Amino acid sequence: MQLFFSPTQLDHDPKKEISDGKLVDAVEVPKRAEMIFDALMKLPQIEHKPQQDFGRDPIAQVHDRAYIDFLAAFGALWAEAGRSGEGFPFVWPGRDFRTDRVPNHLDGKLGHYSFDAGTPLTDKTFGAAYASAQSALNGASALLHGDQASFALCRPPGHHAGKDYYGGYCFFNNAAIAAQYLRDQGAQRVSIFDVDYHHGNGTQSIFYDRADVQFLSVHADPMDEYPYFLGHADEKGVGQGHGHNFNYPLPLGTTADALMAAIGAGLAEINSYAPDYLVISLGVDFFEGDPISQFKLTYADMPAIGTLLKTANVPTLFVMEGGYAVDDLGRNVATLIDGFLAG
Ligand code: OKP
Ligand code: ZN
Repeated sequence: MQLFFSPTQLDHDPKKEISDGKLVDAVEVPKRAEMIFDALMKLPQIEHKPQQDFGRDPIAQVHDRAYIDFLAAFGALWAEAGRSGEGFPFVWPGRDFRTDRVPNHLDGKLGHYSFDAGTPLTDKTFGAAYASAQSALNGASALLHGDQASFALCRPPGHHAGKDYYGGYCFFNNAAIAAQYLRDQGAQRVSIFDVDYHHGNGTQSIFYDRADVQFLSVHADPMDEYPYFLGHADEKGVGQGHGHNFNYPLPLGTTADALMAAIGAGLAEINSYAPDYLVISLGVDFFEGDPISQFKLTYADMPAIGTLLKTANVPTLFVMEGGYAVDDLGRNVATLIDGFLAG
């Protein structure tokens, strides 16, 4: 199994985030990727090779050009405004405000292109998020070349990012970019299964009106957990996309049995859709020790999740999403992948 990761992804190195009403130490930190990389490299089946640069075009198949350009320009705009440190938005269009004009002022632009105040933006964010998306594209390309499975160690993560907004530590939607690339290279149908503690709102929104990409997500009930405003079971897709979106919200405190049952239900839908490829947005923030999450899966539960995901029996790309218990992160991911490979 090929592992894709670029050290440029470590350049996004925020010190603080806004959480619980104050500036606290950031949890989405470079060390996360280092821990996962080191643990995966210890698996004998993993190989890591230099990766290709696919350019901005495949990113622009998912994200608006103006949004990509804003992220690329942010560092210069922030410095020009005489500001230092991380950027945070603080004003957003309310329900009946206008969104058809992009404000000139940087604070207006930040609100226009985001949906939360919890996601620090730095002058290095664009480069790291671009490199993260490239890892996903390399992982997709490996499947197109015949690999049965590949692992894109994406970080910053992607599943909360929509076509023209960032949030939830996510800037480019790596899983969506990979799925779109698979379609553009000839795949008829692609499934994206989001197995992260949080709902993949960005991925859902990107494909909500489409029949060619099926989206499924298991996650903490948005009534009680971030991102709060999307991820309910009655969101089924619209137009051509109706019947191709599946949400499995679960209560806080969920343990392995209930999470695995929901994953099993998702796998049954994937099986009847019969995709050419499966993209798994994988976050191990369902771990009991995760500092921002409230599911109760243990280290011992991880291999069975990997083994269960293998039963999809479709060429599979793993795209890394969340997981913030930094010291346990590497071994949690590696043992889940080991379970997948053994399955
Ligand atoms: C990103 B991914 C808790 C603040 C939570 C947002 C969480 C984003 C999770 N006080 N901030 O899905 O793992
Ligand atoms: Zn998450």
